Amino acid sequence: AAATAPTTTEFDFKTYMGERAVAVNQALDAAVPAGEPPAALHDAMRYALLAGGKRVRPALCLAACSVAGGREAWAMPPAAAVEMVHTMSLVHDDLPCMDDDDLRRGKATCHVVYGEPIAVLAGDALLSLAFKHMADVESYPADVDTDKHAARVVRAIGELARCIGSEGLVAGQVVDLEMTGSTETVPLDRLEYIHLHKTAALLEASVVIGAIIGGGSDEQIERLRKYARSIGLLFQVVDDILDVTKSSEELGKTAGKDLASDKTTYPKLLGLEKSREFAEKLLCDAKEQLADFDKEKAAPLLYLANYIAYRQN
Ligand code: GRG
Repeated sequence: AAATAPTTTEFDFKTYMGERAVAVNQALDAAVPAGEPPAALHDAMRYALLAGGKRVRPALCLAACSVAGGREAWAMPPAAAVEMVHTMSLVHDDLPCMDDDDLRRGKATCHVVYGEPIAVLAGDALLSLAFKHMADVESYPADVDTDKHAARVVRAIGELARCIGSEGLVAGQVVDLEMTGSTETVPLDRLEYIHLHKTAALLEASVVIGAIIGGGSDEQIERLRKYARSIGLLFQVVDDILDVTKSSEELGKTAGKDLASDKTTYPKLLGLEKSREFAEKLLCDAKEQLADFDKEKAAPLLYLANYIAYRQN
């Protein structure tokens, strides 16, 4: 993508995201019991969940609900649920048996603070809580047709389960782990498989669930699914480009760390220019899917795509 984002005064994206993050944080805070036994488990869940994070997935879910014709508040339970799933995937990803990371969101990782067994179980409990939270009849909005809403919730739960399971996020993590430590260059189709499953699948679930809860038509839901897949892949391509360009800047050289490291990235397979062109294409594809929606309601999704494309870290 280009180095600078298009400027406009039509939509205040920063304020939009800030307000959504506050609302989502409140929902997450209320969803996990504080001080209830087993204290270590609930503390660990809250520690991981309330540690910050950009809350991109909940914002996508809320925005998709609105663009599909629903009231944004209808999607708050699933928006909180996708963040619970995202957080548990980070907790497990950081474990010594996976990426073995000590820092996450600027803080010590969950297993460093609470120990490995509790970190594994806090992840399990967050995954379970996500589905409980979505299914909870108590959280149904007052202004919906209960039967219609219940059918949408069931469909959304199925969508989330499919996107994160052995055909989705978990599959992406497994194939990624299989590649780790290998000296072989990962072929492009395998790299794309990893990113589409490990990263794009949960972004897809976030958007599609929001659209289902918002009462979108099947055609609208599928268009938004395509939008989400494009921004999911875009997220990783941009990540790879930033890895190279940032480390080049740091080193004051033309070749960055990532071009020399073992990790396969888009710049390594395609070169920097072709990677940038690919990112541009993905951004265009994503925006194309929004063309037939109400312009004002689609603005957050448009800006979220731009944000993913033009972010600097
Ligand atoms: C989901 C059942 C289940 C198990 C998890 C460990 C594992 C299986 C998967 C790992 C998935 C993983 C770590 C994917 C990377 C996702 C990603 C792009 C993280 C960064 O997202 P940001 O930038 O982070 O939105 P913040 O901190 O802002 O939320």
